[in-house]
Amino acid sequence: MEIVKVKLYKLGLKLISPFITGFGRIDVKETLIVELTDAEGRVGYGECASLHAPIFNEESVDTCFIVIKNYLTPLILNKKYDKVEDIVENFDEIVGNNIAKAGVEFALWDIYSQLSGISLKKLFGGTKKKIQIGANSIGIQDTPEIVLNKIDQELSKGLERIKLKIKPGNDIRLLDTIRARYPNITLMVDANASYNLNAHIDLLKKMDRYGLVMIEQPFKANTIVDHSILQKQIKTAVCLDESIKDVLSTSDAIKIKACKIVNIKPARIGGVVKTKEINNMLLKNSIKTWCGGMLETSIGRAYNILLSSLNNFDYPADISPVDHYFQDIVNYEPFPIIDGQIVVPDRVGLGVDIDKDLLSRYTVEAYMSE
Ligand code: OSB
Ligand code: MG
Repeated sequence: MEIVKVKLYKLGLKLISPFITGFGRIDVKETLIVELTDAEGRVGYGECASLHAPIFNEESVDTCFIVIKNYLTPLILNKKYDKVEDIVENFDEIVGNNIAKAGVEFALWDIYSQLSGISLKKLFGGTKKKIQIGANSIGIQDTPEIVLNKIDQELSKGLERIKLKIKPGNDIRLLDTIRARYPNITLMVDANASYNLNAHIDLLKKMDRYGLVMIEQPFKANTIVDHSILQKQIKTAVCLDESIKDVLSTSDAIKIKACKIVNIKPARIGGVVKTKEINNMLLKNSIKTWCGGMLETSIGRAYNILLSSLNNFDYPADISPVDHYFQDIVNYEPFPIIDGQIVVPDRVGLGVDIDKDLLSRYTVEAYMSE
């Protein structure tokens, strides 16, 4: 396998309504589409599902653009490899920048699947025919009543697991209101690192009252220790998202029992090979996982669906249809949701139709290797 061309498309996609979380507000979801061409003319697609600014992790769409252009492209261009794993191994010489690496790795797998005639599902080791998905993440709203309306909408679509964004000041009253109306729905909260152990321990202990499936990432990414202190004092499962960056942070979290659940975002941890490595480590330690999202287009979502079909991805995934969030879309929903489930594609290549006209309409910046 030999890559002869790298193309990047930076997109700006308007959301239907602003997505507000503990890390800030998104009005326009930026993303970076990676297009690779091999020596025999096969084309593969990947996505760097970063945000417009380094507010979730250290990366942004612009840092992904530069890292791919200046550092990853030279590692893959005009070199012959037998396996994707052999290329991806070289990515380890670049520190961090996982979302950039994942976007390139995804596109390499698309090409390798076409070249080998083996489905991506089989290459990744997926075992499930269908995956369970959760409702859209409900961002922070002005009042608990607006949140109730959004929950009504999600439940009416047959999506049973509700995920609410919370932050200090938008938590206890919100949960009281929701539990008063819906005592039994499957509910979880995601704090996106907006709390801190010293100031909020008593408040977080109160969360045990609400029968939550998990509390996702209460504290900052680089404090696995504080999460461990919290997990020892509450019954509700702590789930780590931002803190799980790689194999080492995962093994740290396991060693000090910082969480009972891990959210694997294939983008955040740097792609398919790392997803499998981390998942195997979790499996050995009886820690369940599920696939999170980064408001991907259906290109990124396709890889998340495939990886959600691995053993141990046992909670519903954040893979609601792209048209729920986006006003601007680059392709029409290729993954129908039936009874809260998506059928895992088992075909050669990514199989998402990229509408080139739509892609160029939303492209705000592009790059093509020489
Ligand atoms: O923390 O899960 C998160 C979106 C962007 C960045 C971080 C997160 C999210 C979401 C959206 O919650 C989940 C989705 O993609 O559907
Ligand atoms: Mg999260």
